[in-house]
Amino acid sequence: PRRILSGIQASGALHLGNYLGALKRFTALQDSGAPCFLFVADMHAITVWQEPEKLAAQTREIAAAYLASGLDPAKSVIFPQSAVRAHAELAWIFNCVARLGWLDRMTQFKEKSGKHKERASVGLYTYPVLQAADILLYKATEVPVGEDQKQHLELTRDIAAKFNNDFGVPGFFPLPDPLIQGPATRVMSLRDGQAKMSKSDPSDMSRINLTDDADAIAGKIRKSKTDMGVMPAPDEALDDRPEVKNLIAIYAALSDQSREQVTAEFAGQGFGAFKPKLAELAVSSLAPVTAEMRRLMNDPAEIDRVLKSGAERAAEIADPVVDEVKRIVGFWRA
Ligand code: AQP
Repeated sequence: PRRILSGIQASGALHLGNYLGALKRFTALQDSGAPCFLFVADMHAITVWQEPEKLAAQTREIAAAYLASGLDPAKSVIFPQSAVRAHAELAWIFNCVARLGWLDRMTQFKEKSGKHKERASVGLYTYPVLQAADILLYKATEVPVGEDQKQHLELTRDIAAKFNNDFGVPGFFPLPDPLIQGPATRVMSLRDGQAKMSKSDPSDMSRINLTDDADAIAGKIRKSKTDMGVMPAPDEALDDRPEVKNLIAIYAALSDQSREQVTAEFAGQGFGAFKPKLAELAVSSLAPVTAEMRRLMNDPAEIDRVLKSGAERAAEIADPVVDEVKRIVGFWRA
């Protein structure tokens, strides 16, 4: 049976990349009828320093974003990762299945640890192992994520296959498929078409935050980097125009069209005509989501109810799986 699972880190500010690469797509998948598990990755968040007095609020904020973008707690299980103990237990066992050489190849660790690798937390290094536990605990079959998570999903499949093989339990863990689809699987910075839109970019002008108001969104799009040309024809290759390609992808994803439809509509027009249309579309798409997030954040009791019941429902699935894994590994039990 199909089972969909994904998560977002509780590390503050969500941006348009998270919205188009992840949030917006979860809702479509939920409505396809498959059971969905969406968690707030607070254990992943602390792989880099998080202020303890802010972490719970950040967790509620991601939960609010799930609800505001259309996830229905009656259909989807929404929960904080740290509230289901099985995640940590299975992650430890997987730390003993995954090989150092596999983790050494992970590009996200190389990017996030920067020049001073020896000062990064050990958790940042084993981040993808915890991610494998998150996914396999629920025997998820499909994992909707942005392009940046592709390598981690491959590692999850490697861990599942090695576990099944080493312990002689073929098919115990299914090999999950990444769902990296749609026109905006990798939203790029508004200032640099070669860099991913990311919350760790020091320039706030590089990204649209879900908390930005209409003026801020319009200003960032107006000042976004383009080039001396005009909007491309549908058959034009855009490899040497990454910023233009990115704006078209954003427009396509926000308006639920293909890139071809968007280029056909704007071909030959100047950016002075296209950018205001894009700004209008971004504001009208994001405003209802951010307004609903604000409303929910004003009354944390509602969010807390969703998270508490989600954690209970998640544990009902995860606990028997981790118990079975402990039996397979050979741990003592009475
Ligand atoms: N630029 C992006 N385009 C498309 N999808 C993206 N995602 C992240 N950035 C983009 C997807 O959003 C989901 C949540 O990701 P996360 O919890 O791992 O957040 P993150 O990757 O920490 O977000 P940032 O901005 O990328 O953080 P930093 O700057 O710390 O690296 C995932 O499905 C991810 O693919």
